[in-house]
Amino acid sequence: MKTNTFSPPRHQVRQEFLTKKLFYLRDLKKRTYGFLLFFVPLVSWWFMVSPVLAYPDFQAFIKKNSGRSVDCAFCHANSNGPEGNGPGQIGSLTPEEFDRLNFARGAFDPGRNVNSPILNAFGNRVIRELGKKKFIEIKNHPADLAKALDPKVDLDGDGIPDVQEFLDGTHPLKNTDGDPGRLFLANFLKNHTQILLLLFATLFTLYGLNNLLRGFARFFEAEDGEGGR
Ligand SMILES: [Ca+2]
Repeated sequence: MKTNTFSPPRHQVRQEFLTKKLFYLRDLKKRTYGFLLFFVPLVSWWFMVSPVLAYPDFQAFIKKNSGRSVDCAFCHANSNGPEGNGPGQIGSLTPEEFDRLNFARGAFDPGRNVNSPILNAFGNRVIRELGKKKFIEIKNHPADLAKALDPKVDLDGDGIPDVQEFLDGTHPLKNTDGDPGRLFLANFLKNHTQILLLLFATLFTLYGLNNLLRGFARFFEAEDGEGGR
């Protein structure tokens, strides 16, 4: 039996093919836009909050090494970290401060003149000296921070280098916060000339006073002797 099959005209087949192709392309375009609308804000958010989440390793190391707990103010401008609307936090930054923040975030190599508004002088020093790339590498081995920084730099001038304060868990920007023994030694070495002069002056004063008292004693003994005759 002969079957009656209908074949659409060739130009109609081609038209349907092009219509389907156009439909898929539009669908692909929509999906791409949807993906970008989701992905771009997600990545932006991650970059915004990453400094908050990124570096608790150093605080954990300081506590383990020194037995002292430190807050975010060890490296940051605000003791509660960079997230928030307080002074030195991201929510309160001016456009000029945002520029400095973004510059610091992109300072992957050492030697860049970083001055991030969310970091304190020590935090900025670390990024300037190491660069962001090495700093991120080191965070998995926090003890190496003390080896990576210049051992002579002492930002608060208390005689204890920053790297030693990092190991001791004392603040590198507070000259009254330091290991008492090291502070005493540092202050003694810094002021040893004045201390020695004061010591000699005190000894000479005591020696002179002692001689003066002896002189008075002899004088009164002599007076008594003459009065007794
Ligand atoms: Ca110091």
